[in-house]
Amino acid sequence: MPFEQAPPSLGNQYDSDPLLHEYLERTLPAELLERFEPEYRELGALNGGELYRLSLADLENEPVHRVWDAWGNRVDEVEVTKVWKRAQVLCAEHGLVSAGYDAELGLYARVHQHILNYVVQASLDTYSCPLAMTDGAARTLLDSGNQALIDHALPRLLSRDPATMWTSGQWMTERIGGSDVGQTETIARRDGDRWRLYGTKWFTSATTADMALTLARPEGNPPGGRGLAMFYLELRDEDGKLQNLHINRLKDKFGTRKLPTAEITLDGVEAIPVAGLESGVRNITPMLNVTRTWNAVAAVLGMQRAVALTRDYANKRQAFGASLIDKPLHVDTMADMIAETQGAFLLAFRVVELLGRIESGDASKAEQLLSRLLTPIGKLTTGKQAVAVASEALESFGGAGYVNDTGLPRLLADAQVLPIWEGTTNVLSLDTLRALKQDGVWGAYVREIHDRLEATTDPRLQAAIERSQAAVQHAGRWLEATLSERDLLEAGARRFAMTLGRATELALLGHHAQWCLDQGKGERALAAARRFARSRIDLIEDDDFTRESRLLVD
Ligand code: MFK
Repeated sequence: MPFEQAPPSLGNQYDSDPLLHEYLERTLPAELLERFEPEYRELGALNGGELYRLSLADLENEPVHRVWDAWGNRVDEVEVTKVWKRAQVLCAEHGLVSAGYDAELGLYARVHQHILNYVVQASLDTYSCPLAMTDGAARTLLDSGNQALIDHALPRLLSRDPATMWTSGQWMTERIGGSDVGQTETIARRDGDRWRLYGTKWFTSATTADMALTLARPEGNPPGGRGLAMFYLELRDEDGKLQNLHINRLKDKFGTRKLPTAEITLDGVEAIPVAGLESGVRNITPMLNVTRTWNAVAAVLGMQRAVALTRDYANKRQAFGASLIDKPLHVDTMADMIAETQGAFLLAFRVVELLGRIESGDASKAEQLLSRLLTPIGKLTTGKQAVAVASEALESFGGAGYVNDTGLPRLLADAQVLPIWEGTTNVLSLDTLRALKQDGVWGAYVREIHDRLEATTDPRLQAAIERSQAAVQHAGRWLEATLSERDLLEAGARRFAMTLGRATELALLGHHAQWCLDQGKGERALAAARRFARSRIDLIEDDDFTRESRLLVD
């Protein structure tokens, strides 16, 4: 008998997401929701329908790097896939970047932008990457105060016209490594009143970009991040010819295979210092904080896609005399996936909300401090959850989940980049400690959790609240006791940051569940909070385990 199974299919990805509807009702003013809902629904339909089918039909195609033309001219053209060509138009027209800068939307601009992103991006084959960097470049230029570059580039980066919209690259990673950016080897040399860059960028995502922000060391500057400057450059001249740079090759990556990631040699490309000739690392951090926010949303929308496919298949697949959806163990496993996804959603969108409040000038001092802490925590926590949920989703399909032409393995391969790029889990754990050096950050965080828990009154949520509260208190005690012990602090940084991430998700889940109960929305969110509370929240270890770690590693 042939092996025949109905493949999973998707419906409208806006209509089929109850948490999204509850969140929007709780967060967006009614008139904005009424105005934008048709657009969310339209994108949700594309995401679960036409775009999903297009992405499956185009599964095997990948970007192609054409180095030379027929006449021996070096052209370095990158031909992108069908889905990417569609995405370029769709994302410009729907303002996937520009919506975040719509002053008319005030503090809701970022939420609206990332809801657009959330309802469409899962079928766009990681087109979120160039959008994230474009958004980051816009933010960074605005923060730099370089009016000439703002006037020149912003209208293009924020255009809704596909013919004129630019995308930006963010070129930081070099051969010496991606985390320790201060070691950057690219040199900036004066050429009259211009600057030219010489060096190799080892990972440049979305090489189709029109411009890039990058780091280089002006000749004579000292080593380290302070001695770097942030530069703006355009890749091509007016005739479309690459300016003194070469695309050496596209990377052969495990996932995100539709995304043309390249090694690039800068061979005297002209560049403009954006904000002086030093402190490049500090100056480019607005970019990092914007792209880390996109990363958290990408994690959540990937998890949502994994859950949607798993759920649909569970309704179709018969085994041991029943549908999988009626098998208690399968249901139990799916419930864990869903609780993780919902916690991640609320954390990612809390980070988005804070960014929007800061940019619109509505954030209190405490919210500004909180944002600095929750951005790395949101990125690192959701990145790890995305990989775990994608892995579980593949398993829920049995062997089909491991077969490439089902499209399912891509869920895991694409998720695996999320804890790597834009700062690995460990680098972001250390960034969490860096953020806490600023006065008031810990206090702002404790207040955020306290306020959420105080508003959560239903007795069925009490145990969940207590777990969140206990984990935060434990983390605070550990931090205080460990602050002066450098190695111990560093060794425990990931456990600490993940504890804050999970405790925050639990507090947000509890708060959301309370709102749902108060609004008569049923007990689904209550179940998510209670389920999440049963997972490991507190990962802190009080013992000094560094000597044993060393024994294991040596
Ligand atoms: C779907 C979503 C897709 C997203 C797009 C994907 C595109 C992928 C492209 C890439 O992967 S690009 C590569 C991304 N690379 C990174 O994310 C780098 C990871 N490494 C770090 O983040 C390190 O922590 C860092 C490079 C920042 C460390 O550098 P330093 O020079 O050792 O840091 P230092 O001296 O502690 O900080 C320099 C200054 O920046 C300090 O300020 P001051 O000069 O005033 O003292 C820091 O406080 C500040 N700073 C550092 N991180 C910050 C920050 N400020 C605000 N926010 C931050 N996150």
